[in-house]
Amino acid sequence: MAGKGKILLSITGFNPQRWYEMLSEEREVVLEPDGAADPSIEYAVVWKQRPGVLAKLPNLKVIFSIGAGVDHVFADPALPDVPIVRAVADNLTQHMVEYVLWRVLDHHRQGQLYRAQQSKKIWHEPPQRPAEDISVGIMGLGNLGRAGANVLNGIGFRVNGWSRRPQEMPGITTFSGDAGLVPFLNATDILVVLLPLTKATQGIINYGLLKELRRRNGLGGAVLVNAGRGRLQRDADIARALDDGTLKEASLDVFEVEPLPKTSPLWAHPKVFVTPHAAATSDPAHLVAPMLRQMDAYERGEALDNIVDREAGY
Ligand code: NDP
Ligand code: OXD
Repeated sequence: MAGKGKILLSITGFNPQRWYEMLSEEREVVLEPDGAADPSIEYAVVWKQRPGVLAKLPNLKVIFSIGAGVDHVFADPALPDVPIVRAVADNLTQHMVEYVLWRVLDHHRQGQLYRAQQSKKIWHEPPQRPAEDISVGIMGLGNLGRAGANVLNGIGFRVNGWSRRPQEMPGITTFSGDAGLVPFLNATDILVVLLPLTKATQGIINYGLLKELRRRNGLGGAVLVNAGRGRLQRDADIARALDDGTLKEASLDVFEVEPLPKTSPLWAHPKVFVTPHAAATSDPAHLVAPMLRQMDAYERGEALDNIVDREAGY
């Protein structure tokens, strides 16, 4: 460990013990609130770091985000100007693909209806529609969105994708930018949101956007699945859209305020499936080794992978 830059671990909201133990196998780790202004700290590994804590480290070189999303890092108004590396791992992608597949299939195969029928002991078989009649639209064609799009396409759904910059993907109909948004929505029955939270995307999932979704399909209405970030959406607009039929159903993993307040009408809404920001959890067993490898590579003068674009905010 001698000669290797020290790590500050700054985590809010969950127990950092496993991250601490695994990072400590190769480098000295200081668990915040210790380590304030320590000049031997060169790296920070963070989830919702305490605002201002990183700015006090005089020799900080790189910030590693425990999450794929980095809005929690940018929430710090005193963020130092050093590279930010975000979490990318096959295991994280696999979990997100499972979540997306689970929720899309549940809506497609009428899970909500069957659960309601079972609670009343009703034996009734509704018509089955083919996957190829349903268009799933993925907002955000990044690591997670692209993987989800390919798996859904592989089991027969029509898949649309929307991104900031134009992309081409075999088998997927792609749209991009402001000009592509309404055409993308007009061609989408099940909207899956896998966008990062940035200045440009905050509040994008609002009533006006939901109105643009296609609802002339065998599903009996449009469906929303959001596993991106809660502040992409307006919770009240989603409740309104569900109540007036603009949306048929929704699966929500993320919310404007987390944990979802007990007073939220979404908890008990019969058309909503709630999970507690659990679509794809960052696992230190899959993320610590690549972080440590990147620190070693950085010290050899090599380039970092998965660097966040500060201008774009993701
Ligand atoms: P990436 O950075 O790889 O991809 C982001 C995608 O969003 C890109 O396709 C990008 O477009 C697109 N995008 C960004 N801004 C805009 C915009 N203004 N308009 C249109 N498209 C835009 O991210 P990941 O796929 O790795 O992760 C996506 C998000 O998923 C994370 O930011 C995080 O918030 C969330 N997440 C949630 C988890 C959960 O458990 N609920 C777990 C992990 C992640 P372009 O291709 O042009 O750059
Ligand atoms: C992430 C998350 O961004 O867990 O990785 O939400």
